Amino acid sequence: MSTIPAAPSETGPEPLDPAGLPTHQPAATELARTAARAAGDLLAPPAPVRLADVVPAPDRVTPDPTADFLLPEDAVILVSPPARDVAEQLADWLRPATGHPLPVGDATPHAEPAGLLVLTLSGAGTAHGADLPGVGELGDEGYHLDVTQDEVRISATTPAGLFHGAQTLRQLLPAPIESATPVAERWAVPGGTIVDRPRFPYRGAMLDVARHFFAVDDVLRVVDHLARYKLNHLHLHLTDDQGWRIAVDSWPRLAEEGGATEVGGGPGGYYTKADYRRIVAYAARRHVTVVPEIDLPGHTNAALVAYPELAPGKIAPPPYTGTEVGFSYVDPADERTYDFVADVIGEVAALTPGPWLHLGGDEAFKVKGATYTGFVERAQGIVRATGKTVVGWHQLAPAAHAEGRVLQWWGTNGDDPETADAVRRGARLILSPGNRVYLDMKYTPDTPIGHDWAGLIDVHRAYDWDPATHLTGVPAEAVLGVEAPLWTESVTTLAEVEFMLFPRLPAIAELGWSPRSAHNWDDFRDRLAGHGPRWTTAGITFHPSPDIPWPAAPTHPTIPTQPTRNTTADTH
Ligand code: TNX
Repeated sequence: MSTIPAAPSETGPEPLDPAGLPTHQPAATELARTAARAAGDLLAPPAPVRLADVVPAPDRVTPDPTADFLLPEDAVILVSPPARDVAEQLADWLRPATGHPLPVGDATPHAEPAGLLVLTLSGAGTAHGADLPGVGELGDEGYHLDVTQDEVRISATTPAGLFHGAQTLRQLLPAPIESATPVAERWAVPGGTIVDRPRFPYRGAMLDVARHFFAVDDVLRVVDHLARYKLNHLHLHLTDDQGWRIAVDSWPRLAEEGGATEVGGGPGGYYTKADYRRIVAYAARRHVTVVPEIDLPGHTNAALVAYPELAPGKIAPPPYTGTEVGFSYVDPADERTYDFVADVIGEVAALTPGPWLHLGGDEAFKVKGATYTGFVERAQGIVRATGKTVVGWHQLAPAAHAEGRVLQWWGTNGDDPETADAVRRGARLILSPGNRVYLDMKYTPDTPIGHDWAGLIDVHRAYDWDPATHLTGVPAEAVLGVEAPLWTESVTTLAEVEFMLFPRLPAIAELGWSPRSAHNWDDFRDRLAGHGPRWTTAGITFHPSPDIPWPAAPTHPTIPTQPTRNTTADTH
């Protein structure tokens, strides 16, 4: 793109593009900017963030220290119209701290767009696809980011790719960009090029909203946290012994009665269908897919309280607010149970645009052998009949394969012949090894909340393993990705959720996104360190892990201390 300012129009008003933005910057502003830059270049300090400081580490980074970009007050964002919403979100991230208006306009498809932040969709059928280096390799979620003195240009073949590129740009601006109010700052972006794409297609986190209920706004904030680190799935553990959290019209007491409890005796709660749709839509806008879990046949005490007809013996159990596991189950011998499963799965599938439906299947200690596999096979068939793909904890392994099925490994060793066999029969795997990525594990013995049945998990331990080679007998091609579950027996507030997520979630995000060749603990901890001030500025609670060389010593937010709760019984 030309660096010469457009000639001023002498014959009439500035021409406007279809979005009402001037097609050329006023000449005086352009000239002043060029002059300032020429003078400033001689003295300007380098951008405070280095191009390679991004988390998760990008695939390819080529810094150009002579090409730092300074975001001017009159910057505009131009975007290919189908991805307009990505530009609107980028503007929403950058406006509060910069105080710049950052109007969003269309990048016209057939002309070279002129603008300072340019987001273009490229690829077949668009103007820029063919000539973009590496565009063919970007896939569904990759992006290309070019920072020159004149502009920041992000290109991708999909809005999801542009969104990930925009998150990268956000990280490349100085940490005060996270401020909710204007800050005087030199908004420099380090020069150079990033070509980036994910290693695995499935990168997720799970929030257990059953043990403790979390309001819609809390869940939305967790979605924002995932999106920052290019995680693209939010698994919601919607049902368990202590609470049923999703409205089901055909079985209304599930939520109304089954939702009225939680661990420790609090009031619980549930999502109406409108609430759930709001979460799904909010996540979709951030290119995050919701994976709903209805845990069966165990972990069902709340359902049995609401509908005793589902219980073996047809006797309602008392509501449960403790933290034991493995005692409850729906009656696999009664046909009514399968009506219940079909109705619930049918309604949840209808509410869920994403392809996945998680059946749970863990810790059903009282439904054994052929009874268990028979139940699972019928439930898998019910999911398939809705058109969704079955996901389940790895205990589902002995059941027959169902087309596309995905098992979620949560074991604490790397060797499980049953899971390896299920993979040979066609299953794919999501890796959630309990001793690496269970975010309800304590960081250290004195972490005030959490458990330790799978060990202590500091940031290094969460980071230093490889999803592709973790399980014996499972080839890398069978690994769909990685997910970090947060169980909430001991986690009661949003601040506590964040404390357990940060800084381990970015470590796990890097395992899911970055090429293995970029895996390097020393490098990671240095990159991650720069995120501490961002979280502080954004009001995100985190554990100031001594693993990480945080800059200076800001006053880290700390979670209020509370008595340590009982950990789950040693049933693992
Ligand atoms: C095991 S992991 C569970 C959960 C507990 C968790 C506590 C899995 C599939 N089941 O029911 O909440 O341990 O860490």
